[in-house]
Amino acid sequence: MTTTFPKTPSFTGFNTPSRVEADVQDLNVEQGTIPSDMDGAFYRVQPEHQFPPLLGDDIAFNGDGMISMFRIRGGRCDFHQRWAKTDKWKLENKAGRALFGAYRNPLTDDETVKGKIRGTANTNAYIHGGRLYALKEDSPALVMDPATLETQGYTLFDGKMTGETFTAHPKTDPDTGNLCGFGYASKGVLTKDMTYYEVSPNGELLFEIWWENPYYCMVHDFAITRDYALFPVMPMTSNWERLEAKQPHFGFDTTLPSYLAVVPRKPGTTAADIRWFKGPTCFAGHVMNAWNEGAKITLDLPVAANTMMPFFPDMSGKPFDPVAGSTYLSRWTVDLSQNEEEYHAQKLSDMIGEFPKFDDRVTGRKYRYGWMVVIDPSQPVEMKGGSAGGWVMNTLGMVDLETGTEQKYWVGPTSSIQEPCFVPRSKNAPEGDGWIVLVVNRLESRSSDLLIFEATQISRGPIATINIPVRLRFGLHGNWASVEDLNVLDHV
Ligand code: V55
Ligand code: FE
Repeated sequence: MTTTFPKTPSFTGFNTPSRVEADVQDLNVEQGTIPSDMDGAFYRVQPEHQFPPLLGDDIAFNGDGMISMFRIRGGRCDFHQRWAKTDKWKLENKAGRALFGAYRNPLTDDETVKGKIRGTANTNAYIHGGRLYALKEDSPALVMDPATLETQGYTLFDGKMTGETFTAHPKTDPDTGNLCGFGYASKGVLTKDMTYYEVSPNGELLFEIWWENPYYCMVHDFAITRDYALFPVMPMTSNWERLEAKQPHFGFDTTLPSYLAVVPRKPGTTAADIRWFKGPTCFAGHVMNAWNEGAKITLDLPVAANTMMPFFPDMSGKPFDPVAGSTYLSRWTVDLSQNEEEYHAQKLSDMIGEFPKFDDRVTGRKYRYGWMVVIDPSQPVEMKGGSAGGWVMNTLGMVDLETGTEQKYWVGPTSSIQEPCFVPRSKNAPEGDGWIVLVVNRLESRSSDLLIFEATQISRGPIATINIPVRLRFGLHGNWASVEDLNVLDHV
């Protein structure tokens, strides 16, 4: 039997299947120079279906994880790319076809894979304690070798994690070195159960906290402060009726309020210790950063009025509204010493921005600089090369929260960018002293370049443009590991 990929937006244009593992030394530097003191690796992941989808069409979010590694040293860049070989990937690879069905809907799977872990490891490539984690929020963390990109398998952190899921957006506490993570749907598909985890730098689970959300929903990202873990809880929800009817897993329910949950980051915390703050219905995908000064908590995150994901629509049946789905960097504050029931919200920027990133050495601490992928509607877009498979995110944006100034860099009418990543100039360089690396999508030629910017001078444009010799697709998240981070491994 032969199958072909569907000619739909998820599989055409820039999202045409690529599926290439690769090792290429010394990529071509088309413009500028790679700073000679940059030494480490930039890891990022793109969802990419190994086989045509079981049910005909599919959303990109259901593709298998393909991990890219840009190893930069001595003014050169080498490229490596491998599949994240999840249990799903291996079962399908053996069968030579797709066996798992729709996104987060086990009712659509082939009988032969019932009960298997459905994770795709397609959302983040994260380094902690010398391990590379390929992450998808519906399953445990998948461990890969950061040097060879070989998959080692799922981990329960020394076998101790009792929840079923681990977030794609963990954080590392800069003082303790602990990996701070969480799970939602922690007792299985559609369950309201939440977990918070801290994992030591040697990969051992230190403690777990369990509680329930007011309703089942996607909890895609969170923030830590020195003392608290912060969870935006918003009504991107689902139920078994939706899954039985083969509707998109998530729908946005504007009849439900949003919440901010404040969880003390210490062993022994129970559901009774958690403070809940209510707010008007809103959509929050990713968080920038947060900190607390005693009882006063500040959380910065892009927020929209309604869903920003057309494939997870408003449940009332309203068509997708790109204006209501536009995200703006906002600041939520609460004071635990007061008897407040609501969080306070304030807009920080007029840029339409998502994929927020910052210098992660100040995770959970008061910080100054943030970078985002920005949609600048004032710039022309020429839709050449077929489907862009999503939004045209044409601009890199930076906010300086100390001076209140902003910078932007537009990548042109036929290009869009993927998530930026901050690279410190050296281990002890001041906050923001370093570079931004990101993949730029050349939509017309269906190729990609890696751009390097001076982090606080992005409006000047890239200081290096590096041609990527294989065709990439839209990617999600990535992270930088310095050579010191990688040295934790004896074989690097
Ligand atoms: C997101 C991405 C996902 C997912 C849930 O960016 C949320 C949000 C790539 O997969 O499964
Ligand atoms: Fe994400």
